[in-house]
Amino acid sequence: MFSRILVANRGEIAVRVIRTLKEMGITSLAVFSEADRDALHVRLADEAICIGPPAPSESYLNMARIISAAEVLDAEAIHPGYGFLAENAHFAEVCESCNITFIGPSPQSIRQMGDKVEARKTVLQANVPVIPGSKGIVETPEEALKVAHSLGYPVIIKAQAGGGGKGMRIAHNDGKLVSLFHTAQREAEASFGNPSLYLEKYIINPRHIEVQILADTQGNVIHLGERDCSIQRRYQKLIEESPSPLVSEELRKKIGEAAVEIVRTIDYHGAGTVEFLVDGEGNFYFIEMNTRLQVEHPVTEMVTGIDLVKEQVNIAYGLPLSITQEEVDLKGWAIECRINAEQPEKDFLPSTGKITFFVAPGGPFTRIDSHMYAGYNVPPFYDSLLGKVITWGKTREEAIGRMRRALMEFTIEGIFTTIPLHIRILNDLDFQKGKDYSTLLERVL
Ligand code: MV4
Repeated sequence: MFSRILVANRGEIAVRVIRTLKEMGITSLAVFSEADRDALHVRLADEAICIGPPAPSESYLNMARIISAAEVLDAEAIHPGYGFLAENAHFAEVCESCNITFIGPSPQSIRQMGDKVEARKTVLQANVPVIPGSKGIVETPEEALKVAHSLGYPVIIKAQAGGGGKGMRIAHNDGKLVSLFHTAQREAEASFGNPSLYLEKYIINPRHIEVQILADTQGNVIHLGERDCSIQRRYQKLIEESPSPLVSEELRKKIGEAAVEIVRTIDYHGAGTVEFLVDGEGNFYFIEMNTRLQVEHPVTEMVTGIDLVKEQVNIAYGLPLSITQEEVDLKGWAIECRINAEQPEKDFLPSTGKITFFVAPGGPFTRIDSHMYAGYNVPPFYDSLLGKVITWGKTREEAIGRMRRALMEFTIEGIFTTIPLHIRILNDLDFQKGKDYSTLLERVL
């Protein structure tokens, strides 16, 4: 097994990965920016090295500095976490050429699924339903009009290099489509350095259902059931759960097998997530695949008992998966609430500064993945995610009740967080029914 692994990330995910490395007896190596000297991931790691100024481009996104750190610290492998360099095919290549194992899929897989237009074509070839849309890239507003007329309005404009909502626009008529096409093009160019767009039929009030998969380098592929991530605001997920209250045993088998088929088609290895939209009639359509560990992975860990980071490390070392599909046993229900340093009342304005008082919840079946501590100074340079509360129950009701208890116990003073908003969502009757979230956020905001 590897003896030294570098974690090329910060915050709660760096803490999460270091915890598994410790459990596996692997020396954990941290990198940090000048703004993160006092960060928890630095304290928890066995060794740590400063890689530059606070700006991500000069630290956590800087390949040369991260590779240098890995060489100085004698790392055999790099775990990228999520965000930053996790889905950067070039970084995975640079690691390979430096004889450092990238803990993730091959550069080709990252590239193939990072190109959302190519991903649609690949999935169509695997005979999995894809949302009706343009054949490929839509070059001009005129071409967009033709595609929209054949699909029928509303349509959604998406970026070829997209994901996460950037460059996405919904159009309800010709006039709007033409003006939004230009806006989306500019946003895609600014966000990804690639202005290319494609079109899809806009599905009204869908559920966001994603399937966790694991694939080793011996050709074993399994799925670990689904996560329902339908509670989102501006494409940011707020709450996730597993299983989905809307997925029947029959649908679970179908989308699980579809996800496995996609992964086999592209010769994928590592952990990954296949995202689907499910409409009111239970039809499912592929939207995209994420080639990394996701923020919401703990809900899958809680219902399967599988440590996804441990599986990632084993796969990267060339070991087979620790379980077969038949051995995957989904037990009970898990819910995750994302705790962000934001003020929902002020349009989710990021909140920074010192945490003056801090008490994390504990108790039965309650997991906290976070880098917070009393006295921690929340820096303004990075994502506002401070951590996650994950609760498990035999039933959905039990998991929700436990989450309400845990959130009410959570005491964070000195900054604003999304905890009060989560309590209002959990108290909402539509959330408790798990059925129709179309007006939920308007009510609680
Ligand atoms: C869509 C959609 C409706 N129609 N695509 C894309 C990224 C993902 N995070 C959400 N995305 C959506 N893509 C088509 N063709 C609606 C969403 C969407 C959404 C879907 C389910 C539940 C909540 C959502 C919140 C925002 C956007």
